[in-house]
Amino acid sequence: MKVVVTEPEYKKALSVFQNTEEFQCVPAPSDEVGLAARIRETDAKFAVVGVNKYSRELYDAIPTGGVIVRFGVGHDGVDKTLAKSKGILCCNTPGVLDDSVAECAVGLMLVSARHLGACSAANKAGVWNPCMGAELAQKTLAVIGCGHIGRKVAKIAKYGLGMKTVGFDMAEPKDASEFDEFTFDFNHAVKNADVVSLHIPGNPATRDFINQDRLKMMKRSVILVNTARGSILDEDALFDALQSGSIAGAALDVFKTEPYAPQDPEKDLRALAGIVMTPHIGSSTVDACERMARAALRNIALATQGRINEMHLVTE
Ligand code: 8YV
Repeated sequence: MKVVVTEPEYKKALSVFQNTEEFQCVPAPSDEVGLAARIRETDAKFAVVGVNKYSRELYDAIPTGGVIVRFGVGHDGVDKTLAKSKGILCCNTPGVLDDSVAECAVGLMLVSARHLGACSAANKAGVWNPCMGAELAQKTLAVIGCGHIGRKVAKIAKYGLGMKTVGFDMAEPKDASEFDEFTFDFNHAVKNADVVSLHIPGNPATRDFINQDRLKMMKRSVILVNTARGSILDEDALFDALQSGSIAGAALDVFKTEPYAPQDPEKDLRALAGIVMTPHIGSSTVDACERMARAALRNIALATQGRINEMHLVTE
């Protein structure tokens, strides 16, 4: 049975995709037209895809009864309604990447607080500048979105770094034990925070959730970390906040447009000193990617066995 896998994801877990006995995995372009063409050429019923947006051709190319698996957890790039109308199942691979994304978020906090990236770049360029940073122990972390990843970040910050943790979400979290405090009030969550880390999903309701007004609720010394989705942050408002000094720093792993391109050419985040920008690598560890690949293929195997209820289906 053939499974088409978008190239970046195929490369991230080569050993799993190349060594499965159950399936023949075929790498494919990530762009929708190229992906659809590869599905037709190979007569595949199943596709494993990355974070690109898929809105049309993919759903015409996959036959009824086929499966689209997101290699990852966020499924904002997949049109579940369109898939359903064509009899295609959609699923993702939750739970297996939480440690990697949480470690990345905590790493970005430290890189930002201690200017590690800038110091390393300066040192390598021959500039010995022991710059001053901020300690995180005893400081307050606001975790925006208390799902699996947000809670893991809180756990590392609280028990590893000795930070005070405040959780914010729109619904009660499954478990709030990693939080010193939990609140439904965003302003309350961020007003005393030294670091704000974003962990809400990207969907129409959360678009630009972090906007000018919400940035204004934060302290001037705050560091904002986003390892969730670019869509949840108004990048132009962030530019203004950083440039005017109304917030101190930001560390972003995800962007509205990936690879990064500024929304407003006059507000290019790359021009600012107080920002760290990584290329969506939260889950890019050998460990997490191999688990995601295995989980993706397991979802497909379950579909072929009619064990639909055991799949990680995503419907909206
Ligand atoms: C990507 C992610 O799926 O899980 C998510 O939502 O954004 C990432 O893990 C991954 O980088 C795609 O290769």
